[in-house]
Amino acid sequence: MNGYSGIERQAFNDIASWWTNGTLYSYNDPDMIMPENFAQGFWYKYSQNEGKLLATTAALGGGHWLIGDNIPFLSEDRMNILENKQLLNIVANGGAAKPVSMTNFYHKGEHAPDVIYTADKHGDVYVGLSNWNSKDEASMSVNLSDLGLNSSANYTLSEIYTGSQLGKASGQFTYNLPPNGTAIIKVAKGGSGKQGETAVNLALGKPVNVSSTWSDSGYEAANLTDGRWSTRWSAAGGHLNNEWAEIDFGKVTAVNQVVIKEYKGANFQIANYALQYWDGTSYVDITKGFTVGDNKTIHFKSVSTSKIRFYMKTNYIIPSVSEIEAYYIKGNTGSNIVQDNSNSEYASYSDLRAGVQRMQVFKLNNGDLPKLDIYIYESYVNTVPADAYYFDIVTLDENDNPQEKIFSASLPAYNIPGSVSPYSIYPRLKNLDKSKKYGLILKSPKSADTASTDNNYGFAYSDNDTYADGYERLSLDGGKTWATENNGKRDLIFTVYSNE
Ligand SMILES: [Ca+2]
Ligand SMILES: [Ca+2]
Repeated sequence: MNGYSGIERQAFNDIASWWTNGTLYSYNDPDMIMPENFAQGFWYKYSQNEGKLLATTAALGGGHWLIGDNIPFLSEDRMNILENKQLLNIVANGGAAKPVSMTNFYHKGEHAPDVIYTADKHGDVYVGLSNWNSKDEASMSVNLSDLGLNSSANYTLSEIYTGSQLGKASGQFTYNLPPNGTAIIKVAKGGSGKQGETAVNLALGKPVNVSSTWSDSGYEAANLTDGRWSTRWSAAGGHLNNEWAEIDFGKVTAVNQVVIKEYKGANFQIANYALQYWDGTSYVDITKGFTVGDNKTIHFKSVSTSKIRFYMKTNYIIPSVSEIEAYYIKGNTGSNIVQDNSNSEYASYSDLRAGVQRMQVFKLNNGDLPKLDIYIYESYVNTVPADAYYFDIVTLDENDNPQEKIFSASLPAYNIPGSVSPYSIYPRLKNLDKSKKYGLILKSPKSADTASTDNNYGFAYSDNDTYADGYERLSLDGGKTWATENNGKRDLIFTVYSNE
């Protein structure tokens, strides 16, 4: 088994367990989707492609679908996978999928079977396709007769992760997968299905301007929009931070979705980033974040723009990106930045432990709070804090003291970078009262009361009143009493998003 990833080992085990269907257990060997597969996570954790490979294996493996993710930190695109009803129905189906062909089991690096299938009670067939090759794209052909179907009848195909309609098929079908890509194709009886509208990649073939380019050939900016996952752009040697890539549509174009496919070397390389659009005068931030990964889909409210720019503010290693795609998908929406003081200069401090809490007073421009970014870090010198880092959202009374807690989330120690980074939290709150004031409280009540700021949780702040509709407050008694600091000129650094 040496040399096989955990994901591929699980694939082997699931695929070899179809003979137990309906014999030993009602459900087969349960396993879980590991938290770091889908959670925002750190740069060294699994990519989304790897997470989806595991999801295909687990969904078609007849096991339980156990989710260990820290849901308030799960980005919209990964949440869409967890909430995908068709995927959940496949899991509820219970039985393990069969391989179309399997000749060996953990044999000299031979990959797990790449085509597996199972049928539901209506006789519709679900085909799991997995490209175990991490370097090359794969074109996969499946004979319908190998799935136990009538090779001369018409069927209707759709893909479960994306929900895309693939049209009719008879005899066989072919599907293309990127390196380490996966798909689940539903093959439904009857040929009444129409070819669905395929989303058009508006960035495909469009000119790209970049901040710098790696000097060897093969890393040119044009690789960002050539439609191939296997070609990539890299910034120049020595160019670590503040690198960018700008795609010029050539005319004003409506866009509401961008996909960033970051290259993974030993690890992912981009830390803090922003996606921006050109409003005719300057670049406007649509979204910001920390860590990108191999398949970051950013949904947002439609913007009309001639250019978009992917801005890589800080990076662990010189950034490299395989592809940037842009779409306008009818009915698609998402959250956009509506309040943000993170473009100003800021300082950082780490004293959150025991009774020490800090709170930012803020107002909402809209009645929803789908997402906010907080700028945080973990000061790690000898040990990590004993308690998690908590983020509460509260309503405030007329004296700006906490009234009612309406949201809470927490990150365990070790999950937070050692330098200030925007961490996205998804409160997913709706129907909020815009006339009220709110508080964002940062705390870690059971962490030791250290003598120094070492081994505590940290935050970013400015003393220049960078946020007009509120200010920072400090509590030294575990949130019982609060005092405003620096004459109300101090603000925490944070970003508020809205879907409205
Ligand atoms: Ca490419
Ligand atoms: Ca302020």
